[in-house]
Amino acid sequence: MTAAPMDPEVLRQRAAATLATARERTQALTGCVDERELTTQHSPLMSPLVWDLAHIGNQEELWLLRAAGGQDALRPELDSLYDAFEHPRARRVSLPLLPPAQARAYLDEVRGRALDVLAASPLTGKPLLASGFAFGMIAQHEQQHDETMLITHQLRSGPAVLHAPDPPPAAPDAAALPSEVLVPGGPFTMGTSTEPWALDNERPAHRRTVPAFHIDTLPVTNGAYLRFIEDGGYTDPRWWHPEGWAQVRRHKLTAPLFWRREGGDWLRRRFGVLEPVPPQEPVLHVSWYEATAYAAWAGRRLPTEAEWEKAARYDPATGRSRRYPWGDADPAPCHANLGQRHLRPAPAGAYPLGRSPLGVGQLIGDVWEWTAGDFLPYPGFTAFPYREYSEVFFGGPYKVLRGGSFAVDPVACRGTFRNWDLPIRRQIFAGFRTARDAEHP
Ligand code: AVJ
Ligand code: FE
Repeated sequence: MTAAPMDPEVLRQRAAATLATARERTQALTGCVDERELTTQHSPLMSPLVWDLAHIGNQEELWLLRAAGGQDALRPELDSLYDAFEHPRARRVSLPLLPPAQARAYLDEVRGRALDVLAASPLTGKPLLASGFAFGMIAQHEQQHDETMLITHQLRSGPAVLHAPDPPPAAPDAAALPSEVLVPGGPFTMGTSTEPWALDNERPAHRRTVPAFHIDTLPVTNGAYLRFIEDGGYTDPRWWHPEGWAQVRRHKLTAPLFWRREGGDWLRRRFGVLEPVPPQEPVLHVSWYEATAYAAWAGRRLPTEAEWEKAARYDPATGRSRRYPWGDADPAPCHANLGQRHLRPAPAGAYPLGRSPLGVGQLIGDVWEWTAGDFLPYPGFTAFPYREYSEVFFGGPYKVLRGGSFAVDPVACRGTFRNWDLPIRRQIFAGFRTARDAEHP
C-alpha cells in the first residue's frame, strides 16, 4: 500500500486481493497435514493449528463484520474460546475447539460477509474504514498468524510437508562489501503518520536524534556465530545478561535452537529435514540473550530500535525517511526474501536491489532482527483500534524485533513495522546484526 490517497475502487480491489492472498496461505498451512495433526499440540509454546485457524475467522468477524460492517454477532459463543488473553497457548488444546471442517466453514462464512461489507463501504470517513484500514489490519492479522503457524510447522516432528525453492545466492559483490556502514549522526524521522495500513505502535511520525554509529552491513551469519560457539561463548558468563546465563545453565544451551552436533559437524533441522548448517546464511532461532552475548563477545552491541530504523530508512541525499530501504515502492521479489516464497533466509549478500542508500543489506526479510530496546510507545501514541494489539504490552519484558523474516508477508512488513517478543524466545524466525558507537572526532 502506497501512502498516496487512492480511488475507493482501487482500494477495494487491493483489500480484496490482500485478504485473498492471506487466505490462500492459511489454507496451504492447514491443508498439508491431517485432522489429527491440526488438533494436536506440537509444542507447549504453540496453539494447535486449528486454534489459529478459527481465531483468524473470529478476529475477522469482530473487526470486519461487527465493527466495520455494523452487523450483529454471527457466532458470539466463539469470542471467549478464541480470545488470546483468556487462554494461554499451552492450554488451548484442551478447549472445546471447532473441529477443522467447522472451523473452515466458519472462515468461509465470515469471509463471504466481509467481502460484502467491503463492497458496500465508502472506505472514507471513520478512521476504521478510511483507506480500508480495518481490511488491511485483518489481512495483516491473518498473515501474522500464518507466520505463527509456520513456527508450529518448524516445531512439529515427522517428515517434511512443506517445500519451497531455495532463495537466490549472494550477489557477486558480497565478499567485497565492507563489514559495517557508518550512519551519520543527527535527526531523522522515525515512525509514520501517512502509511495507511501502519498499525498503532508505528505511529506517529516524530523526529529522533541519533548520534553517529556503525552498523553491520549484513545480518550475523551462522559462520560468524559458530566462531562464538567455538570460542567457548556458551561457557563464559562474561558475555551474558544474568537471566540469559541462567537460561543457558538451566537448559544446557550450546547452540541456536534446532542445531545439533554430530561428530565434528553442526547440523540443523529445518521443516523436517536434517542438513548441515550453512555458514553464509544469517543465523536463525537465537534469543535476544544469545544475540546480546554474541555482540558482547564481538566487542559490539545490538543496535537500538532508532538506529535500526535510521539505517533502514534514512536517505542522506534528501534527509527523508523512506518506506523501505530501497525506496517507496512496495516490496517485490527482487528486493527481499518475504512471503514464505522460500523456507529459509537467503545467504548474506543476496538482494543487492534491496539495500539502503547507505549500503546496508537485508534489513527487510530473511530474519527478524533483535534490537537492544524494550517495546515502548512513541511520543503521541494512541491505541487504535484496540488496546490489546500494542498498548497492553508496552513497558513489559518484551524486546523489539525489526525487518521481518522470510515468513512475513509484504503486507505486514515496512521500514516502520515493530514486532516484539520475550528475550528468551528462540522458536521465532529471529537473528540479528550488531552495531557500535562511532568514534568521537
Ligand atoms: C505482533 C507478532 C507479537 O502474534 O502475538 C496476533 C501479533 N496480535 N494477534 C502476536 C498478533 C494479535 C502479535 N505480534
Ligand atoms: Fe491474533
